[in-house]
Amino acid sequence: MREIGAVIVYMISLVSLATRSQGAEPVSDLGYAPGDNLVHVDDPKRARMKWWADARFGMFIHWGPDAVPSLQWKGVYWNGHVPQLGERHQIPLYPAHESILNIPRTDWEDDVIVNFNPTAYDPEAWVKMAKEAGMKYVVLTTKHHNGFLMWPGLAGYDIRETQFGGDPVAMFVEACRKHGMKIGFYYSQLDWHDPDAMGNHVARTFPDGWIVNPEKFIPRVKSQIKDLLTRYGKIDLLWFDGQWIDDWTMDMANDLEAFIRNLQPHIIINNRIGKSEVDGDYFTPEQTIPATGVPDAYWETCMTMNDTWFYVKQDNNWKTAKVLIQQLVDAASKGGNYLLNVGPDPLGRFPAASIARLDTIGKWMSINSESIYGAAASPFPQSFDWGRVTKKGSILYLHVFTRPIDGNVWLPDIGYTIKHVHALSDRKKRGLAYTRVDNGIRIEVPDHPETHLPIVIKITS
Ligand code: FHN
Repeated sequence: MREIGAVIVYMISLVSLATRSQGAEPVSDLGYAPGDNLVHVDDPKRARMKWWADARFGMFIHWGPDAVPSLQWKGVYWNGHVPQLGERHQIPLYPAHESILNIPRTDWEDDVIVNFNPTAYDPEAWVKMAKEAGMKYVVLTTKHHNGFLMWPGLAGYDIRETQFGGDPVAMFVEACRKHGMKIGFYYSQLDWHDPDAMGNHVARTFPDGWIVNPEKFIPRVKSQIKDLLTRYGKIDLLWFDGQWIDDWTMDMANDLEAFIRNLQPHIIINNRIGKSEVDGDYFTPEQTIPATGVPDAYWETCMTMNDTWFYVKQDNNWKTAKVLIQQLVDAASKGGNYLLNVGPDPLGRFPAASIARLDTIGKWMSINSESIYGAAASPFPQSFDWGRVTKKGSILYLHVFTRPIDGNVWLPDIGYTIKHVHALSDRKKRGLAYTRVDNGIRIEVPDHPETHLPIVIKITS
């Protein structure tokens, strides 16, 4: 068994449960796939969302000149520097890291952007790490709130103003296609640079944002989206952001969505194209996994590995691989996807801490991914303190995060006949003891020191 912290998938050779507790009605059909219960079988959205709902796991990549300043610029910790009103208008401070860091705009445009030169940029290495970690789609920032385009756009203020002599987006797309990875573009409607958005009108204060001249700015947004959707072939997903600003309206959102679906009808769009949870194709809670998931909706939580989306060299508050895996399982057990973020450094390298976590996750997924891919939410109304449950057709997967003191986990009797279960990593298909108790089934879980990654128990009925 691979050295992966005693990650063990146990499948139990079980004989059928001959009798069912009196009156136990079998739980609803165990047979549907992720999302099948969300839209009618004839709704084109179900077909559009199928790959995404089955994927369960993707990578978010926040990358660009924003990675350069980190929390310190020219020896000054601008972190939290709250400019006085006069200062704000005299030296428009620039949000190199949203509200974390403001540096003088001239420094941003005449120094950071001009000198951005990611000589180590290797999107194929990125995509291979995502694939080996078990991720099925990758979402790359093409335009974040700062308005800078990571591709050679139509109206400038883009990658051509840097030292990088190519098209990072084209290279990313090519790498994804080469390795069968679904392609997502992140795009923010909030724009701190465009003179017809917030631009130079005020020194930016996150998360505010304006659209000063929508009659000029909106056509520019559409031309940029059209450029992204016609220059690089089939794109699988658009991840919008910045929708919270007052000046972005549902009329703008509906017009943009219709425009997009006319260009690429199959494309999946997140809810942040609009103003509410139900806009677009799926809801996007951020940095949290809703306690009961998001009933009756496709949803995906996005999560940083440390605390920041773009690279910040001082941010060493890394979640452990165990926590990240538990979050992936938690989201899947509630019928959601998990979009795990990486912030490459200014040269285009994944941080070593990110690489280490992706590697551990990949080893766990190489044995346990069947309990994630194409798995639907737990059929049980209650949660379990020992871990989480996912379901795939007539199979249940018990993900044991914490081995109970008595060494057993308990499941309610859901009125099924158990046929066969055995460890995926255990070629001998050894089983674990289990018994019917308390109107349910109690299963013995092997020794599981706290430091180990989740154990998955599979029950086939
Ligand atoms: O400000 C952005 C942030 O940089 C990041 O892109 C996240 C991802 O969901 N969205 C905004 C914060 O909500």
